[in-house]
Amino acid sequence: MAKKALLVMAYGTPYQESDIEPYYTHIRHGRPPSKEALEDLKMRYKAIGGVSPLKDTTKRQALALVEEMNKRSDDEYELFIGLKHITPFIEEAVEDINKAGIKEIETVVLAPHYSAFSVETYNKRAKEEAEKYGISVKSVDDFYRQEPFIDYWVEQVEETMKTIPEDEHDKTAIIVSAHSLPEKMIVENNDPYPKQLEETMELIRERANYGHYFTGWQSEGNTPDPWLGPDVQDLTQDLYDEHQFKHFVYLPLGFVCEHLEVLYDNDYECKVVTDRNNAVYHRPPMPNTDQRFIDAMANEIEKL
Ligand code: FEC
Repeated sequence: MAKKALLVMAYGTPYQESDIEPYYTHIRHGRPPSKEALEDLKMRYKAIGGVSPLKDTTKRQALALVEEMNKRSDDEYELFIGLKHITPFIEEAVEDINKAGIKEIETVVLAPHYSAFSVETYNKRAKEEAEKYGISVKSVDDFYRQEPFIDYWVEQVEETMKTIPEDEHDKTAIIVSAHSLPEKMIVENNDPYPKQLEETMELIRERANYGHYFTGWQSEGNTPDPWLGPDVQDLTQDLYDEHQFKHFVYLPLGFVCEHLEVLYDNDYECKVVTDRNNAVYHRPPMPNTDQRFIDAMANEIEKL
């Protein structure tokens, strides 16, 4: 029986208000945000209750995953959590793995789609740190195609559609979204990220063919360069103008739990647009620790 480290990596979130500035500065590669940008971010955290539920959900997801891996495997997995933008940073987690004397790491990022500019940056940081200690690393790149992951979202669409009168199904827009990234980097590098989002939408639509599906991007950064679009808020208004949809169903499935980007960017900002147009806002629950989501990641880890 080999001992392996399961390194679960995630974005990270401020634990308290005083963490917001250093956290935001880290996201901006060490450049402190302007006073206005910082105040704006503080306001968004306040609007969702002060801190993000991400703080606890990442831990609960990681614990559920290591439990599942230990059920499935003859090897013994020990859990380590490494975050991108706040302590415990990915490098700190690898240092702890070394201190524990473990020589093999398997990693997964709590994000379903691969991009060289998102998931790969986590994997690279883990590998670079592990190399210093002669520890081997195997990484999951994506898990959006996994059947249990699709099962989860198909069920969310079905459950949501049950709340919409049948004669209004044809007046329903279903918007599948992920975090936007700067367009130029994605296009010039032929990055698979946008295709993976489209594919996810198709896999869900094949089994839950209601209403009208669209893909969109959300939570784009505040920089002058163009980001992947359409932005979900603009898309909502455009779709309303064109088709007068009565219902908008948001599936922000590039994320894996309720956190700032879902609770604010979808539940507040998109809802402003649906309210303005007298349309009904729907956003089914995120996977969090749903067993199908945990199984989707475990299935990919087993393949490593
Ligand atoms: O605290 C919470 O509940 C929310 C945490 C959070 C998650 C998240 C996921 C992703 N991001 C991705 C890319 C970018 C790029 C920039 C960027 C900026 C921010 C800011 C906050 C923030 N992100 Fe994030 N993101 C979360 C939080 N993100 C806060 C800064 C203020 C703002 O713009 O809202 C732009 C950086 C720059 O300015 O140069 C790019 C991607 C994901 C999904 C994959 C993943 O989880 O890694 C991609 C959760």
